[in-house]
Amino acid sequence: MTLIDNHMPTADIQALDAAHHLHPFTDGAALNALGARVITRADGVMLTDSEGNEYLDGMAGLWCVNIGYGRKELADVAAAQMQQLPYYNTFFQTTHPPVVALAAKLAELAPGDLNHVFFANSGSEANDTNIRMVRHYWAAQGKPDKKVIISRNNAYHGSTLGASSLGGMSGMHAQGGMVPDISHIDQPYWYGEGGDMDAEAFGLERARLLEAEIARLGEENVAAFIAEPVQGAGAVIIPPASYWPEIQRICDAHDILLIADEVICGFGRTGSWFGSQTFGIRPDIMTTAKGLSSGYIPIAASIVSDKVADGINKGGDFNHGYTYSGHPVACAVALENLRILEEENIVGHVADVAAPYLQEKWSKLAGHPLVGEARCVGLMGALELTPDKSTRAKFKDGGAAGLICRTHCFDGGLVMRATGDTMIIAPPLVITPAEIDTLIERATDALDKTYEDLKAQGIV
Ligand code: PXG
Repeated sequence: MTLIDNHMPTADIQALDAAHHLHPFTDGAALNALGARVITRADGVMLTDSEGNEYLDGMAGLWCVNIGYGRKELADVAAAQMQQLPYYNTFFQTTHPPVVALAAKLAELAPGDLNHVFFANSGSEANDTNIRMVRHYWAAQGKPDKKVIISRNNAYHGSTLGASSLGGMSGMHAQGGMVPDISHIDQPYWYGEGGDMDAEAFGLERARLLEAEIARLGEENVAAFIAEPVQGAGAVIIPPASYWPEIQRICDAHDILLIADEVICGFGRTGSWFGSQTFGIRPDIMTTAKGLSSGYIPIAASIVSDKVADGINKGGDFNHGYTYSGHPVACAVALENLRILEEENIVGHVADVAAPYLQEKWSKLAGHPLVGEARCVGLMGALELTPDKSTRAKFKDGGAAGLICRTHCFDGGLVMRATGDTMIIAPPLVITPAEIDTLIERATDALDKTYEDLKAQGIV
């Protein structure tokens, strides 16, 4: 058996990495000068690097390892499925048991009448599917002009051309351009953009931007609105309670499909199976990926309502699909992951144990001199670093404080991400209160060290 392991000295792995591997979202030259950290194994909530250092993984990989690392059951099921039926497609009047079982399971878990599933391999591909599916849906209803999709600035929906166009990251739009007929409204980011406004009034104001944008474009031209229940990569932006009910009202009033991008929020992250349940959203389509397999294997799914499925079926062939849509091994692994989430009541653990415990400890970090806001929902949280708590001021050199803090976290055995000067966490859902204590201790230590560094540089 060939298991690629830490078979070489770290420096040799780093040299090969620098010579041949292009990293996502990375300044390659800067990384190659530093050398990448080499992660070699993981168990539970802990990672180990090639030097034997251990880290508490406060990001569950990339927001995906919901059941934690090292679950042998998923490996066993993959091996068994590979031996029985390693591959078959579902294009030409064929199907296979794992894809049917997973589609039925997702229909059971998903809220409302979201009973139909189109499979992909990544959240990006699933969102590309959604773009084509909603446009095809409206064309099949005799409304081919309804094709604009409204999204939000600072949203993240993936990196393919379609998904990055849906996303609201200007740095991505600047590289490679955008597909047409997508527009963006401002996000419900009260800490960063709410100024002196009351948070709930601000939430309503931001939701009503959707109604204004529909009016500007003409309802007859708008296909759908897409949004993450809680923006993840955008820095864990938790909307005010007033936001989602108003968005739902507007979508209903104007006959606009609502796509909830649950790639991060799905499968327990917010303390319910789906973020849509936590926020009372009734989507027509949910995008899911990441936690669907806890990241053990690539798989994603667009889960759609009876109305959307019936609607696209009226349009004849839906000319869309990936070689690996509903891959049998990926489906088998996802099903095993869902079995574990369900039988071990991991979503209940988030709701009843881990999230309330994190909420209590995390909110206390707001007392730190560097922290302007400490917010969390379920097991996702953010710390806004600021040079002046009283005014929620931003650092002049945006992003530098976040990077200093991230480095101190790594050095202290914690993976915590920096998005600009906002520190974010989303640990595996199986994290225990004792492990949350460790996370908080390490985060506090990193904040203290960052504060000392910034003081020494005269920044705070
Ligand atoms: N939607 C959302 C809400 C996501 O968070 C995607 C779609 C795309 O999924 P794929 O599987 O194509 O990556 C994502 C992915 C970050 C980061 O830096 C977040 C993601 C991916 C990479 C980095 O927080 N989310």
